[in-house]
Amino acid sequence: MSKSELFNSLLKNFMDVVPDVEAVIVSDDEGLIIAAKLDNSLKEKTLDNSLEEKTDSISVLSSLVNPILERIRYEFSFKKWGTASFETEDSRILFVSVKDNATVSIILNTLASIDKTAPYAYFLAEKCAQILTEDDINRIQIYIPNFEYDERQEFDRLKNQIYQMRLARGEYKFKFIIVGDHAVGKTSIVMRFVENRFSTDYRATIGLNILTHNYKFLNTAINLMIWDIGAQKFFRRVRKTYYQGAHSAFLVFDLTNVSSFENLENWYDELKGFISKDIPVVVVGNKTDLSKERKISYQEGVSLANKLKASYIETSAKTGENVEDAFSLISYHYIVKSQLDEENIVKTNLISEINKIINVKGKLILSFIGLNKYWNPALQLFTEFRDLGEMSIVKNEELEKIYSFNDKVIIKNYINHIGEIVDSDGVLFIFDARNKKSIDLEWRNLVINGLDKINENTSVLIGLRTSEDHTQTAVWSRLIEEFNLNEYLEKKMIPLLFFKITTEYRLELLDQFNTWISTISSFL
Ligand code: G3D
Ligand code: MG
Repeated sequence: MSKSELFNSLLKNFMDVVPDVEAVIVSDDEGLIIAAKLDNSLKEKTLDNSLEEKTDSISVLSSLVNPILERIRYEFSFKKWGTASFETEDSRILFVSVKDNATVSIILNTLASIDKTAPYAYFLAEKCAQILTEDDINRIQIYIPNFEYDERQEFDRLKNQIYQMRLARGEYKFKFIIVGDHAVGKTSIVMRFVENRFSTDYRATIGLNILTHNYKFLNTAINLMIWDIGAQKFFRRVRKTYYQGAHSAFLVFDLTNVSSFENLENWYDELKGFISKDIPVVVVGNKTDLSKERKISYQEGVSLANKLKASYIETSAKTGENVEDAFSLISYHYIVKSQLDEENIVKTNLISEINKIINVKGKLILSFIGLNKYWNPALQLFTEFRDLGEMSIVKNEELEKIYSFNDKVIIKNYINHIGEIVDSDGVLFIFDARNKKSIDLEWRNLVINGLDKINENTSVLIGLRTSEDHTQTAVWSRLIEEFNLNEYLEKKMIPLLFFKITTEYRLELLDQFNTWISTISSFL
């Protein structure tokens, strides 16, 4: 197979597995198309099915995608392994960077769920990267695994909202257990993954086998501690201790062995009984190489996995098929879950502070002021705080947006001007200082204008977006000095704080929100 044939099959597999995809485009930095595929229904829509027509609709799509992509690259410092989504009138577009200089753009219909599509998109991007960088293309598997669909993670995404999540955040280390009936191939899967070999010299695992393995997925270093547990009844009593502290699990069955499949729910129950936390689980149907002896269909595997709220993948420890993907799949779930957990801790604190304020004052009003129409961090973060209750849009104009959560929390967003902020408990300014050697006069004027309008004790934050480049520290302190707000702060008692926003802005903003809200509640 050539690289372009690989791309073709990969994109086809992707579109077979993921619903609501209208087109997929893999393009380089210059916007040139490396590979592309249109959904059949879209092709049928065009009158003529000629090659010319097809090429044409792809170039129409890429002219839709490219300008947005260009903006996202800039606004979001969208680089390695970033994702972003964007909504237009008639489609949703999900972008995932493949490497520094290539991007996958997935065009979905407006009914599609970004959250449901994103995991597949990561896998697609990972595979695209492999095709682009791997010399031995025969090693690349172009299968796209089946993910669970977890409704709990579904948020209502708002029109024109852009969000970004970076998977790559340092290193992940986790304990992972592999369970299932005797002889389904657990040890073989582990050995294939860790040592890339398959041994026919079979010895039943006695008790327990612990291995560690380091590898990379989506540019993220992952350290797996694998616990391979013997299935013998004899060990049942001690298994509980092996389960303890596990962060994720494989439930393995043998595709040629019906009872190993039927037993999987018992294994699941045992797992749930021993581990109090909700951990990511992947159901693995092993021995795909024995296709003639197969007793369990792919669909049956998927159904069981869905019932257990798990992902499903089929492997062969013998040929190595999908073995690495199975580990990538569990790592993916683990990374996403631990990021959500991390954010949830911060969010829980934040919500309890917010509620404290509401209990005293009845209302919390926050204003966001910036210059960028497309970057709306206020909306982005607050729409995730579903604990704040029902959100309604009070005003939705290009340069002024107001959102209300049960009339208790009011979020105002002003672009390039100071609106009605006299009633605000907190005001947050955001400026884009990337590649700047000094501040724009405009910024200072906006801030001074704002300070002029607000009451004393209103908590003010000024966030400056900076480049990732760490040599910029000197520049950063100079930028702050240039605001030169002292004379204004002497006149009015205003708690004011500058902070830096780099590419990790979701967590950074959350952290700053905490400071902001705590300052407000300290004035109660
Ligand atoms: P376990 O750790 O789950 O108990 P093992 O299972 O890994 O020890 O494997 C049990 C048997 O299944 C071994 O065969 C092993 O070679 C075989 N096996 C494991 N994975 C595969 C696979 O993907 N395809 C095929 N065809 N066989 C597999 P023996 O013959 O030694 O019992
Ligand atoms: Mg074993």
